[in-house]
Amino acid sequence: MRNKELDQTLVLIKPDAMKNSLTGYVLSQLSEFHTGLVFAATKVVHVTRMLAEEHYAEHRGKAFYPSLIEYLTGHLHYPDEPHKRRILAVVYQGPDAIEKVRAIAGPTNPHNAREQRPGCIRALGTIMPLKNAEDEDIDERMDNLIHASASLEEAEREIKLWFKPDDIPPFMRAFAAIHCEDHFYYKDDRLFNTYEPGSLCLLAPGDVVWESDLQALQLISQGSPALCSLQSIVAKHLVNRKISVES
Ligand code: FUP
Repeated sequence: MRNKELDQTLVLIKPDAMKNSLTGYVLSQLSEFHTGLVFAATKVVHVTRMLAEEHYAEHRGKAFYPSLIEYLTGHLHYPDEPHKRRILAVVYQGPDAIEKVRAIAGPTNPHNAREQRPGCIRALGTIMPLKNAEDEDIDERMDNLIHASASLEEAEREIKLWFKPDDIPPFMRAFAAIHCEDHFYYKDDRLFNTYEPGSLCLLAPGDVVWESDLQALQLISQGSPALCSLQSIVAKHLVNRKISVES
């Protein structure tokens, strides 16, 4: 039977909340006292395009998707201040973590949030119309201050996307992690087991890795299909590493 004490959810305090200095407010709304949940991990993240695209992969192809990526990477709220482009990622743990945090966050759409749950966090958000080159309305982007995982399955995918096992105290890890016994290098969207000039070492023997990531890397190395994309594994290994000119 599932141990509900280990239920986890991912919260992202997005760039609009950072810019409006709502971080303290959000964290106090989600405090251990209010929610009965406990902090399992936190991280300040400069969000790369790869990470944002993997996080919102389910929305690829939709009219609002390019703008959503610009929003999460911080380009929209900090166009001239790349050093301020950050989000705060937090893992909360405890029984009914998903439902408790979603209730405090409120509906996805800030207008609905104001009507249906005044006082929820997303009621403080805003909606930006999106236009095409002809200045016609094509969609809208919801600047809703925080992300909160929608289900346990999504939470697992998202926590593994944003956090390495070592970012979470060992007794709070909800997902299997093991020691890696191989080298994995990454360059130009390709994976290598030996060093290639200009490649980035993702994992070395002894590193602790999500078991599902390691299984996927082994399959990708053999040219076989894996359950997740190479980018979804690489993205967290690039977090906060100053390796490219991407800003
Ligand atoms: P949620 O699970 O509440 O984050 O909601 P969704 O997965 O439906 O949406 C993901 C993100 O896309 C949200 F931050 C809101 C944003 N979004 C838009 O900007 N425009 C839309 O038309 C729909 C969603």
